[in-house]
Amino acid sequence: MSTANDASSNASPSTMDAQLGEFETLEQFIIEQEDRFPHSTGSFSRLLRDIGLAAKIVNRDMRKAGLIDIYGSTGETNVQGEVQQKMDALAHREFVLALRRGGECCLIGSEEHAEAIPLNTKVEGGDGDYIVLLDPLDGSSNIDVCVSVGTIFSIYRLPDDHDEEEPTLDAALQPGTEQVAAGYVVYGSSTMFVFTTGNGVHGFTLDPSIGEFLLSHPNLTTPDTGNIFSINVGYHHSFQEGLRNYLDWLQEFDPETNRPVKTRYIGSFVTDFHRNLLKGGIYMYPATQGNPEGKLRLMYEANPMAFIAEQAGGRATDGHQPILEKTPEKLHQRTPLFIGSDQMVRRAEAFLQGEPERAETLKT
Ligand code: AHM
Ligand code: MG
Repeated sequence: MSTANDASSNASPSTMDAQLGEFETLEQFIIEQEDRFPHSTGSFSRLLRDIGLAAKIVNRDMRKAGLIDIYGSTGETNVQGEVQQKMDALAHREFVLALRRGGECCLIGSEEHAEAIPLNTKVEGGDGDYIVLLDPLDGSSNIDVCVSVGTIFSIYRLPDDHDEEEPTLDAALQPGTEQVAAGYVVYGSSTMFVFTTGNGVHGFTLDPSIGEFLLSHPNLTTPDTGNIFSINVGYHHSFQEGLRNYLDWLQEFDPETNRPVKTRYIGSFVTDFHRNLLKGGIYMYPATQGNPEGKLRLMYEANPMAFIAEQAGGRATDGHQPILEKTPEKLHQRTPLFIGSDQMVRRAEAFLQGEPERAETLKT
């Protein structure tokens, strides 16, 4: 199987375009995976195809945002009281349209909509057994300044005991351990689609010339430690003591333990997470004065990224409990989040729990 690395080793202007057959497309990959399950109906493949299609449309619009009057805010605030950007609204609409048209999803929960959205796919003759929770455009305050943003999604099955024709929010309130798939799209210097179904993490790069996501990063794993930490230090005064001690530890000068650790914070979770996943690092959004329960949302930001992190060999916690084990109570529930390389997250936990000595044996 070819990978991005194989391709770049002999790249010349004439070979820089992906050749047909050289890379597997996202659709081919998904169908191949589904074929391994004897009773699969193709429904899940079609669902991921629909998400991929919406991502391509969002990507297309974003690439020319400054030209088609979709910069700036809509003048509305979303359910979290945050200013809604035009691109937030547009991305939400594209994902809902694609999922409605595709017929495989029966319920959507979106950051940009107060209530869960039932799609009545059963009534309209679709299969509609999947629930999709998503942040259509994460980090959207960065759009107007051409900084990378992303989409995050989490997929569950409608529980057996639930009314198939009128699914309601409680069907979606399942712990992260029940996710059947999760992924994100990062709209960066290139556009990547990264996802897991619990069988490793796989990354696909969009080739805009043919409009296909091509498998460029099969079986992604994350280093078990790294030299990047990502947090908004502007809130330092309101961090709890254990976290302040951890940040001090990261910044001490001690070359033997690879310190100081570098800081990188884009303010776009998908992008910060993606970089740390590939290079090794930790992303943190703790409780702050302004956001006493943390800022990021459990159901469509923390859970999907925690699933991906764990599948890649990393770790995700709220400081005291694994993210995937948290019991959700509402769609837009927030949580503190510490996510990334296993050893770095374990060290953060030790400091947060007031037992930094527990971290002494961890890798730096
Ligand atoms: P959003 O989903 O409304 O875009 O908010 C989430 C974003 C994350 O992408 C980012 O890491 C964080 O909010 C930045 O928040 P802050 O500006 O408080 O550091
Ligand atoms: Mg977000």
